[in-house]
Amino acid sequence: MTDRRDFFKKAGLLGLSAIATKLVSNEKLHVLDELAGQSLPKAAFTLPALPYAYNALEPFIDEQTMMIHHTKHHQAYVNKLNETPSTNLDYSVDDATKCRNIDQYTSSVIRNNLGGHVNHSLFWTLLKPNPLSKPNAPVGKLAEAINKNFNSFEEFKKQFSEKAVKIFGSGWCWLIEKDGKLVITTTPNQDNPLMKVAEQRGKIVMALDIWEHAYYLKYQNKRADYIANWWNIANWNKAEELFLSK
Ligand code: MN3
Repeated sequence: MTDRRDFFKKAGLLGLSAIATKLVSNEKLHVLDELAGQSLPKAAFTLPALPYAYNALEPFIDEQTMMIHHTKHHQAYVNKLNETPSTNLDYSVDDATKCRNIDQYTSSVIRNNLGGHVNHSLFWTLLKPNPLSKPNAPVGKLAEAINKNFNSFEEFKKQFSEKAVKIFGSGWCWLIEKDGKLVITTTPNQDNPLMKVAEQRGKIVMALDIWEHAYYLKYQNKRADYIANWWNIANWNKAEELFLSK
């Protein structure tokens, strides 16, 4: 607090107090800290709560996997981001925009952990409980677009599953909208299709985590089984919302 008070004193002398007050009211304390020569914020990123219980995706994804995935893996990306403030990252923009600014010059720590945080935050919302194993398929405008681009949902499923199963090592499989078309694409590690480093860039509509940590406890080396079961819990209402968003 003393440092901050000193800063206000100095800022006041420089006629910056009005700006500083505005920044504080906007909760952009990190900008203030940067101006004061302090480190960037310790808690700029937070772990979002899951929109369902850890066991809610049973029997397709087990409780222990969900708990470790959320509280250990996702939390670790959040922690690392907060421990590694970067002067090259614009903290004032939303996380999707931060991702869009990721290029080959961005430090791998920021790229990997920001990607990890953004991808998982999205992934949780793109899953939904289906304890009775009811039939699950795309809805509304997105269903129409999938039929138009892939001929049928069954054909889309086949192509998406094939791409996902073939990812070498850790990565993600995506459905994106690019130039008005739906495209299936993959990224390595924690990259995503918002980033300039991605092979195919576009608006994210659906996401599937293909890291072993997402399925190994229940499925071991049987990645294809994890993918086949995932179709039961893909949240197509959320996907349509993303598809229709600007
Ligand atoms: Mn993961």
